[in-house]
Amino acid sequence: MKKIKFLKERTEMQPCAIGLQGKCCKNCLMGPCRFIHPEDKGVCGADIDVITSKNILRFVAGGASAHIGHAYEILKFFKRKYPLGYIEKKAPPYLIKLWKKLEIMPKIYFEHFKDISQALHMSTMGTCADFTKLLGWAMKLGIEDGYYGVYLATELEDKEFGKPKIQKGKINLGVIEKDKVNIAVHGHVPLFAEILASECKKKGNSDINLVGVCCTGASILARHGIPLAANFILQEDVIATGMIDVMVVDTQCIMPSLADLCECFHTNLITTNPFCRFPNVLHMPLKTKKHCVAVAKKIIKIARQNKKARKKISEIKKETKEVMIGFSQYNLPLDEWARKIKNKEKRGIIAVIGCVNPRVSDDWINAYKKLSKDYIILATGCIAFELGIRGLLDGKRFFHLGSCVNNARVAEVFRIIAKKLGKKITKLPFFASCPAPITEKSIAIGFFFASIGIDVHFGYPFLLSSDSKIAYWFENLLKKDFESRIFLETNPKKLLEEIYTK
Ligand code: SF4
Ligand code: MSK
Repeated sequence: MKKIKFLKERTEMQPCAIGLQGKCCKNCLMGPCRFIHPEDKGVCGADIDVITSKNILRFVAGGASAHIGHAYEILKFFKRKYPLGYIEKKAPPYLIKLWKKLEIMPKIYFEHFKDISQALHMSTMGTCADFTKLLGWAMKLGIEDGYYGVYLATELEDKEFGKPKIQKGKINLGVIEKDKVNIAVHGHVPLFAEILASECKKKGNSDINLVGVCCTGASILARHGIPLAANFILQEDVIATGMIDVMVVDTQCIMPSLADLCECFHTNLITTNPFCRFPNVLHMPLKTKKHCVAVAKKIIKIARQNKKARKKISEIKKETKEVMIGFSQYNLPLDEWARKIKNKEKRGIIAVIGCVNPRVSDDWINAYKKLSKDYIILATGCIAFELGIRGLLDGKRFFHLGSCVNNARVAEVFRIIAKKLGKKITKLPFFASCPAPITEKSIAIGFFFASIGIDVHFGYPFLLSSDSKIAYWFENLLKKDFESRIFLETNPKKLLEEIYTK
């Protein structure tokens, strides 16, 4: 049996202290250049602000490419065309006016792909040396991440697979059932997961237990109440139960370690996306809907067969938790919330978003618990799972709005309430908190929220050192144009003070 190190052991490898603050540049082969003192320059002459902003821009470009790629996959599958003038239709007119004034209004059909490529061009060695322009471009990509990524993906999924309904759901590893054939779906683009879910519901398949992992899982949990076994950090544990007969993955946040792990168990790993591939892993690329149904039937057959090969089964110590799910701008009491905010019965709304970084040890959950007495808490992504396993997703103070791309629902809640109150989004006590980001996508979403006027908190350093002009730009210059700020606060107590004194 292969000896593999689990996530917890792998995090023992310390992160590079220079890279953590964004103070390393490897954009050309005269480097990598490390910046230790404020006055240090790279071999090309770039200063700390230039290289930090380049790193941030490339990070946001990576995140935007994933969200925009997500929406593109769905468009392609259903042979739909990009909607023209999409941002103009979705964003409030005063924001369109602002973005046009700042020359960051994404314009034409397909321009968002060019803009991601432009980010790489701007940040390649010897192109842009003005950090304000580099960060300005990151804001433009934030807008595109928001509308051509999370908004479009959510809207298309709602159209094709139905809007979520408020219902009870189950989460945690305990949803994996020993006596059933367990199939896990994992990733972000729930195309195949949706088809497999309908197939599993059919007569004759009551022996199949379909469970979700990560955002594909959060998406089918929100829409159909299919149990969510794990978030990102528990994905290896799902396999390690020894009870998963097949795991089907689509794209994003799929740990490369899964293939090694599956070799230690009887689990069959199956990839379905043309560019999310693993060596020696069964690949079943999606073509048409009809073809997907055939693949789904085949996978059920493989899983049934494979169950017979189960070896050691681990006792699951993580109990199943019941959560309220399926909230969206269509079914939340937005009139009531608007009234409560106006009358100061509620201090505001906080969106708790993003990943659960295993390097973040501070107790953020307690901070949100305290805040939930005065604020309405909306939650998405992997952090929503953490709230759920602590019994907080009750649909009273904490509301589960789905996967990471479903942050579009959060933005819609903000937009609709602001409209009801006749105010700009930024004039209301709305706030986004991403305590433990992992992916480029979390940062891109932060830029999106900042672009619509929301203050954004990150609880883990993301290429951002407090001693650079970049931090000043995020705290102050962003305020001037967007009336928002992006800031770093790694201490939950200080964040509470910050929010309550606002
Ligand atoms: Fe160093 Fe400049 Fe090359 Fe970056 S682009 S690695 S700072 S020489
Ligand atoms: S899955 S992006 S680790 S939230 Fe969306 Fe979780 Fe972050 Fe991936």
